[in-house]
Amino acid sequence: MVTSVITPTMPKAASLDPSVPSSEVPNEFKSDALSTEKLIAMYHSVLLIRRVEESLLKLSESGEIGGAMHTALGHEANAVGSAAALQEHDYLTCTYRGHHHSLARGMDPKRAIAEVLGKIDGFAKGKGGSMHFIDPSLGLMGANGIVGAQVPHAAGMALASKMRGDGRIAITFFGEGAMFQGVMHETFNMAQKWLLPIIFYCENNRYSEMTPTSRTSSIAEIYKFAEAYGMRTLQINGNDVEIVYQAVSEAAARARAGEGPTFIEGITYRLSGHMAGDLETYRDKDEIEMQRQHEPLVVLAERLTSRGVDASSLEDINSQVEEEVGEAVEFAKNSPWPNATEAYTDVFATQEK
Ligand SMILES: Cc1ncc(C[n+]2csc(CCOP(=O)(O)OP(=O)(O)O)c2C)c(N)n1
Repeated sequence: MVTSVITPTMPKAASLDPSVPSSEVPNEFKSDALSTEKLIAMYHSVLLIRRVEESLLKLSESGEIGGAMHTALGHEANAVGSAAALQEHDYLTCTYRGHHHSLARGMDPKRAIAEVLGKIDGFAKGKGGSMHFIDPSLGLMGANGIVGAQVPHAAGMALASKMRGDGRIAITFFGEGAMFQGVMHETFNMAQKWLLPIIFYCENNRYSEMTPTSRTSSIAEIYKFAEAYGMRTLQINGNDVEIVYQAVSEAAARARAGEGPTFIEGITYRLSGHMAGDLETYRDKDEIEMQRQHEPLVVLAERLTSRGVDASSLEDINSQVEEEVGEAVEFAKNSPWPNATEAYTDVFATQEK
């Protein structure tokens, strides 16, 4: 007899239930922490990331992108709010779903799209592709295709900063599915023990690839894993840039003051498939439609409207972003392919004798 997978009954909680919108996460932060001017700049940034990724999905559909590509439609506030709270030299590592972090830190969209297309004008000359965004000049120390692998890397950078005493801190982004990797727990333990200047930021979209996380977690609230290590933990609405900004600012201040790591669980929702081409048979359309009412652009547009910003100003930003992204796509398409003789250039580190 075939038995079905046992799913123990879990209490309804934002951590594991994708029908709970992030707006239902209790909020201890202020809703007027940032000036309207700053929020308008963030609206531009969220929209730019959204339009770049929508363009990438179209390019993937038309067969112009080789390999797997993961987008973060709906996750943008986690990236934009965090970037605004950090200094430009702070270290950042993230997952294969990391275009939004790089763009939020200021990566040029032209070069980002060229990289995904494998073109020579990509920031890694087309050799990294979608899953390996990196630009040390922006503090971006690497996206990683191995679930959880970027987390100890960031802890190493935080340890180096602490030893050098240079005031740099590290932030590392991962999904809730990474919590079930052993390396995460080894890292939490040492980071807390050594009070490393690091922020562990879980972008909890309630799905790990095509599996609802409720089917794999024995714990109802994801942040409690980190709490067990004695770490300061926060569960927040990851779809609200202003809340993310305040949570990361607080965590960064603690890290710089030598008080050690903070674990932030940003509740969010992935509006796109796990990767381009995902048929999304594992979730209901109604759930996605409901979550669209709570996504970062909607939250931010409502906030700006309530502060007196008129619809035409937001429309102007939309047109400006459409134009900017259209130009970036054209630039990337027209960028040349790398020469085959360059295949091994910049691939291996050379050791000085
Ligand atoms: C060590 C390892 N195991 C399995 C995979 C295959 N895999 C790629 S993404 C993914 C799901 C990760 O889910 P989550 O951490 O919640 O992040 P999300 O993709 O939702 O952003 C898995 C299992 C992998 N890349 N690395």
